[in-house]
Amino acid sequence: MGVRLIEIKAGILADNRKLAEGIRSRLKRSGTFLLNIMSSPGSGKTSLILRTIEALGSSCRIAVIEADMDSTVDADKIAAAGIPAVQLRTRGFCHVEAAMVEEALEALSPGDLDLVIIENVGNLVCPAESDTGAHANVVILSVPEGDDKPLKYPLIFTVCDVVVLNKIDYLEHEQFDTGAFRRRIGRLNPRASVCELSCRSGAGLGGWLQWLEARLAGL
Ligand SMILES: Nc1nc2c(ncn2[C@@H]2O[C@H](COP(=O)(O)OP(=O)(O)OP(=O)(O)O)[C@@H](O)[C@H]2O)c(=O)[nH]1
Ligand SMILES: [Mg+2]
Repeated sequence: MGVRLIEIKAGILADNRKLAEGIRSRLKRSGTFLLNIMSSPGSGKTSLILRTIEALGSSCRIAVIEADMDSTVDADKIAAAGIPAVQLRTRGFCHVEAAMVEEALEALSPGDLDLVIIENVGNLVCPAESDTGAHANVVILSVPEGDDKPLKYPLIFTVCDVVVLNKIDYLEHEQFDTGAFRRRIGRLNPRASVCELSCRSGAGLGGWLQWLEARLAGL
């Protein structure tokens, strides 16, 4: 399956909040759930998306909006899994804005989709500041990044609905305090769920899929 590439121009980045609200309500009416995944580079966004496609792809019509400063590497992986993928090449932009999502959706015919997943640009700062129009926001933190990240990058952990702790297969090699991490999340965002999993081994993926399926059903 081919990947469509969209170049982002500065002129379309206006009135983000209004556009985001418009996307959210329009997609809700058409029964399409929009999920925004944020994390540092390499924490496992693409891996979680591929695992989700593997588990739900036969029962749920999924498409993916990939955002990267450059390259179509991740979108190519999604397309190779047989799922429609749009690559937003954000150039200087370090996050996804609603106007970019709007353009990507035009290329995807969302009326025929149950779930559209945005893989945001990899970093823990800028994506937190911009509403993409998503119905739910996910933050992934991977074990090797350390349990102190909610202390250093609090905003992103306050704007999410679920925190995925990925790469738990590294727990035995790292001094990662899961209890302290959960307490830090709880203080910042008591309503956020926490799912501990490994995209590598598949451990814990059931909890993530349960969370996602409940949200899809509640749209
Ligand atoms: N050990 C281990 N490795 C993992 C796990 N999940 C992902 N990885 C590896 O971590 C690396 C980065 O994973 P990606 O899914 O590409 O991460 P990403 O967040 O999409 O990265 P960017 O798109 O560059 O921001 C890859 O080599 C994955 O195979 C996991 O649970 N355990
Ligand atoms: Mg990726």
